[in-house]
Amino acid sequence: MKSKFILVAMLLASLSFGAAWEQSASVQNIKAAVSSNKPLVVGRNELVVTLKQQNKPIENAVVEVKAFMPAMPGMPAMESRGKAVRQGHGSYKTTVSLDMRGTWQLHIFVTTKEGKKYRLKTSATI
Ligand SMILES: [Cu+2]
Repeated sequence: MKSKFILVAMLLASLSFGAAWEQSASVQNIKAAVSSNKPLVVGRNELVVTLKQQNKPIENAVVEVKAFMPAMPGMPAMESRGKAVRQGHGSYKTTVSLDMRGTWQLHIFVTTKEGKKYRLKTSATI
């Protein structure tokens, strides 16, 4: 059956990517992929940021992720920050707390080993 084949192909594709959630961000010639192996949940989420500059992995950078939600009626502004740990190959792992459903702004702060600073912006919706 064609539909079964497509389903299996999609399943294999999702397994090979391994990410249940992924977003991208860019600024100047820097590109970031932010992903989670598990679907995002209310609470703590482990995120992997993979950084490239002109398609080469950015190694030995200092990376921090800030997740925040502006104040809403009946809810103060919320913020969570996570310093990321180097995984090699331009990947950095961190954990942020997303303590309510909705759309969180994600800012990725990168300081390269040359001391250049970049901020990349994306978002995460739970
Ligand atoms: Cu909120």
